[in-house]
Amino acid sequence: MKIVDQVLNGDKRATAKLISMIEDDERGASEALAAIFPHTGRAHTVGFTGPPGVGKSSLINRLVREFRERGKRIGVVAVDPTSPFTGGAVLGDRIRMADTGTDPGVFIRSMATRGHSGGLALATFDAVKVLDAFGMDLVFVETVGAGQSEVEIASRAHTTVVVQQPQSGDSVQALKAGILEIGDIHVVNKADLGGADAMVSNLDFMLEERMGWRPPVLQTSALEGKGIKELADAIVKHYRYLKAGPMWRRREADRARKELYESMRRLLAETFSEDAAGETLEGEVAAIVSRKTDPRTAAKKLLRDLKLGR
Ligand SMILES: Nc1nc2c(ncn2[C@@H]2O[C@H](COP(=O)(O)OP(=O)(O)OP(=O)(O)O)[C@@H](O)[C@H]2O)c(=O)[nH]1
Ligand SMILES: [Mg+2]
Repeated sequence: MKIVDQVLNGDKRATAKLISMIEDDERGASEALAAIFPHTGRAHTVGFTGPPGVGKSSLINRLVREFRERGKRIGVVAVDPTSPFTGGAVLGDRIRMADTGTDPGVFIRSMATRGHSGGLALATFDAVKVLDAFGMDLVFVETVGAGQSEVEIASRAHTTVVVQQPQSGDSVQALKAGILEIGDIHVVNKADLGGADAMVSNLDFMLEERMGWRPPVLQTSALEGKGIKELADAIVKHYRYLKAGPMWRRREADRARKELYESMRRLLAETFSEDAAGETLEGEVAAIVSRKTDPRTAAKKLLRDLKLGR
């Protein structure tokens, strides 16, 4: 496929087009993804999650510049928040992130949260694969950590950065969201506003070493550009940790397993919806209604009989 060769040859337009094809579930997207897959697996993916407005995009913007100075090529996939309350920030994101747009070593892309039959997580990480194949050294994924799905997306990256800001209230809130467990690196941003020291020690106190990695807690001010080098260093350090032991492969396997399940679920759903009007399914429905069979037995029979994933 032409578009695949173009992506592999570093064509930015083709890369943007392929991601759009994935977003729109266009025909050919799956084949193209299959063709680029052998050329993926090199990029270090870093997920950024945290409550709306804590400064994830601003931090990513700073980090992109920092890693560019270190000679790295960076892709960014930002998942737009669905919440109407943060809707206004979406445009802001694009503007703030856009000032790196003319650099050939940077590719920034926003994903819309609606309209993916395969689920947002699948579409997002398919976009990550495209940027990986395109030749990016690092791919950042930004999600709003409001819901479980966003946390999930972030936790699929090799490295997950949890961003928070100084809070006046209790930081137990963070625990509830399950956000502490997923963070490989914790960031207290907006340190310029004060109260960051207390937040850092609170978090630091709650975190423990797991599998030979103790998640560091860093202070940053994306506004003033402070703590950015340290954050970049921590990201590199985590990459080295993953690569030095079994963790890189383990995380890759976790992700592969999730994607496999999702793809199976998707194929299953597609097959059934295509078949919904068909006689096979309706025959079983009638059999259940008349108590000739039960739903579980019928489901097993259908799974055996249907040629799934044609
Ligand atoms: N004072 C201060 N403001 C900051 C800092 N970082 C970001 N901001 C401001 O906080 C607001 C939100 O920043 P974003 O980078 O859009 O935050 P976000 O987490 O990406 O937001 P969503 O994508 O909507 O969840 C903007 O007005 C930023 O200018 C910081 O370090 N200090
Ligand atoms: Mg943002």
